[in-house]
Amino acid sequence: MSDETLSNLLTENRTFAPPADLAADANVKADAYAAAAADHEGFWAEQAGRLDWAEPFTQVLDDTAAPFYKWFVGGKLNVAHNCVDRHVAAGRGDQVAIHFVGEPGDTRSITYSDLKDEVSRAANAIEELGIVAGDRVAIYMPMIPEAVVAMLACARVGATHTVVFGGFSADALASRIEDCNAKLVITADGGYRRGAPSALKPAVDAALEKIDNATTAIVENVLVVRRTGQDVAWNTDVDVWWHEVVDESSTDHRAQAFDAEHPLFVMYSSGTTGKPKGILHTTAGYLVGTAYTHHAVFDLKPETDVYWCTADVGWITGHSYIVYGPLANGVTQVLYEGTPDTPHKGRWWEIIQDYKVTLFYTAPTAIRTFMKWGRSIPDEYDLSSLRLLGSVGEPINPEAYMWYREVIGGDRCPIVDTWWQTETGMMMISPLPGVTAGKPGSAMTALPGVGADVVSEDGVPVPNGSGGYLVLTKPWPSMLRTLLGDDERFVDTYWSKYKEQGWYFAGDGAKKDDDGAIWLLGRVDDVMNVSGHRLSTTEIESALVSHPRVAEAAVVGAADETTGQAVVAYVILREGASAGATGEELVQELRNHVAKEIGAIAKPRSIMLVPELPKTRSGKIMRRLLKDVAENRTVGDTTTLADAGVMALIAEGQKTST
Ligand code: 6R9
Repeated sequence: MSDETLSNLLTENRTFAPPADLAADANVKADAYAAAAADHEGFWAEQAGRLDWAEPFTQVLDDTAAPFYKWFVGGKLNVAHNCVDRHVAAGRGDQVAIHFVGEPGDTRSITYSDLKDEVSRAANAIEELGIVAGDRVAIYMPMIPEAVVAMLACARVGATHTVVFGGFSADALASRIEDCNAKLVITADGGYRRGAPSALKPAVDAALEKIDNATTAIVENVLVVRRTGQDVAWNTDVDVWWHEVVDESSTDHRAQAFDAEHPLFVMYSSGTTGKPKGILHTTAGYLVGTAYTHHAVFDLKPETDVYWCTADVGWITGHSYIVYGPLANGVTQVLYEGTPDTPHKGRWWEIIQDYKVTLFYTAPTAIRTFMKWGRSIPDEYDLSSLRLLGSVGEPINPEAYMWYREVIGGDRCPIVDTWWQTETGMMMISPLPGVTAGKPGSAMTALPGVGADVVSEDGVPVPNGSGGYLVLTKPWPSMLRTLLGDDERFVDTYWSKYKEQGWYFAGDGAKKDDDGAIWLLGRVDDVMNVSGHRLSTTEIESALVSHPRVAEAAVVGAADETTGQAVVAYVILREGASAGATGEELVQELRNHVAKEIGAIAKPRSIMLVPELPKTRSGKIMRRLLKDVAENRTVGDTTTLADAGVMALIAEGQKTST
């Protein structure tokens, strides 16, 4: 990458101040920034007071072996006790922890007392199957309460879990089981998706075959929840029904305390190349970081709020902001199994109406999908219970932000655009809803206790109005500790670029606006170089989405003989917005629109109208695949796509349009 900073072209002037009532009663006020800046370790030691410690820590941060940091040295606690038992002990056992909504319409409300019994039973059951502290457990489940129970049961007995997305293939599951040496797999016969049972157990069977488990005997047992009732193949040597062993187990289980740095879970990130990275999180720091940020950023009032995060538990967002942060805070939350359009496109809004959801957390990809479907759908529901909206996963385009704010938030709810990563464990850059004014498209500033900056190639902070690389300048409690079994790759990937400064390299491009607010510009690998100008995919995509006919856009840089790289865009049109130009005429209109919004340099060489875009299960566009199409290459590895058929559709369209 050249020294030149990212071109900073798109401008956005709208700002929204925090609502006065929220600001007056906010959990975290403006003084938190100064307090944290004055005493970083003191600030985090204070946040550690949110948890129940079996043994207090003697040192907040040990940085002697940096970047192998240790937090809350000497302290001991049990994560499941903190997420469940202590709320019951505090007299809140009858409060609902989880309102479960199954896709076919079945519902269950699980109180903290119920959850305590269920987690204790599951902990006894997995111990009975031979699991002890330090063992690894793979979890491959639909979005049902047992997924949460399984994670907490592991935490309770000190086993390290790795949750693999239910949508991932047998191959992906096999490589993760092998990489972390999982002794137990917890799964279900299947789950409901798009109105039908979707099998999971056969993929586990295939994964075990692939790792030749009959000979290698890595996996001793497969614990199977019966969800759909569909037929499953049964290997009596390893397979065990959940309802037979868990339901029969005792609800008495003593939770042992573990060291602050005891491994809690491994989350594999679907890197674009090479072996997936096994990102390791540990016990106390992770829980302190997720509990504090969930309290601060969502302004959570556990007695009155109803929270809903639409992520899958197989994604880091599900770990940090469905399971650990929210439950540590004693939240009441919704857990929904299925897809947003089953049995109808208003399903999410119906759930918000039925459960009077107050805090809602979702991803820009979902918002853009709803924009495409049109506002008449959410307009049919009463969304007046909502008081705060969150966004995560990608930069939110200003138009999507405005739609979210107006159509879902009734122009009254603040939006928290939260930047963070699997590696960071917790939200890092986000508005505080009672303090920070929101700007559509900006994640604003580092949270209290977090150090973030935008710097040049050679490590100089850029002035306001310029772009560069995002770095994290201070250690934080929920930081990844290493990549499982690969300390060297951990150091190389995150800590070598700015070794001298001791900064964490996030791999994202960013800019500071004139007020110093941070705008994320996409992964550094996604930056294009057109005639020597470094352009951000995010900005051009946002310009396209600001056209009234466009619902979603993905932009890639394709090799070009004259300009080095050329901008190639893939666009999904909004439904029902058919008035106006079509075909080639519309493409011209969109090209000119980008030129007007950003400048002639950013004008796409070609724009293809497509029905869908290739996305991961967490909603991130896989631009690498679009680049293969744009450069007429064979399309690369598609195993982490949510819908494998999408690339065929796009490649077909490309053939007919060129
Ligand atoms: C939580 C999660 C991390 C990458 C990250 C960045 C992108 C996430 C964002 C955002 C702009 C936001 N990202 N949140 N970009 N604004 N609010 O998504 O973790 O799956 O590891 O992805 O996602 O590029 O580096 P993960």
